[in-house]
Amino acid sequence: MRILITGFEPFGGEQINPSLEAVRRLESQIATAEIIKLPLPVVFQKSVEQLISAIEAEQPDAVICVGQAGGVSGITVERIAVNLMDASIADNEGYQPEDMPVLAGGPNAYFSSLPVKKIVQRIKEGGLPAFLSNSAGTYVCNNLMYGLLHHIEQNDPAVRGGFIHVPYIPEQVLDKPGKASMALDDIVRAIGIAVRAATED
Ligand code: PCA
Repeated sequence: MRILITGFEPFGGEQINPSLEAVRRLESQIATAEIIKLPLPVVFQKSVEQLISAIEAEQPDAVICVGQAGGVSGITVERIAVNLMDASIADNEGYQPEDMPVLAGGPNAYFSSLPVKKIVQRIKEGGLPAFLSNSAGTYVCNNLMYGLLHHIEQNDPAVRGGFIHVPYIPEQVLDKPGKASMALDDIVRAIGIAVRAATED
């Protein structure tokens, strides 16, 4: 089994993005799965294009995209991607869409095809906070998740795909009173647990 895992570059004035740091640190083999890692730019269109190119080149059995959700207090497993771009800040190439569809005429939403509840449960059993989320936002992460699930549905519905948001890591919140964080080692462990859960059935 081959699993493609993506992380995002830093954005929004941050020096690092814990999603990319965590993906870089993953083992290259987890349980029965060979892990293929892909860094993505925080750019609406380009991130989807680069993801789809990698899917076509690598033919993975599952795709797990990971991004930062600054302020969340646990691993946040996304259930739904919506057909909406409404950015409160510009992406890393200056694009800031407002009230626009990801895909004109596309379905309003796609559901993750990862076993989202099992992933949440397993991460909690591993002693780390994890939550099921019904909104991946309306920024680049939601856009990527929608683009991924649309591509899968159109081209290879057997592929499992979904999105996981991760908290800040402690060094990012030194000057952000009240903002939650999680140690990078714990984020790496949680993603590993998610991969194992996704390989099971
Ligand atoms: N988080 C942003 C985009 C890149 C990232 O890591 C988001 O939640 O949309």
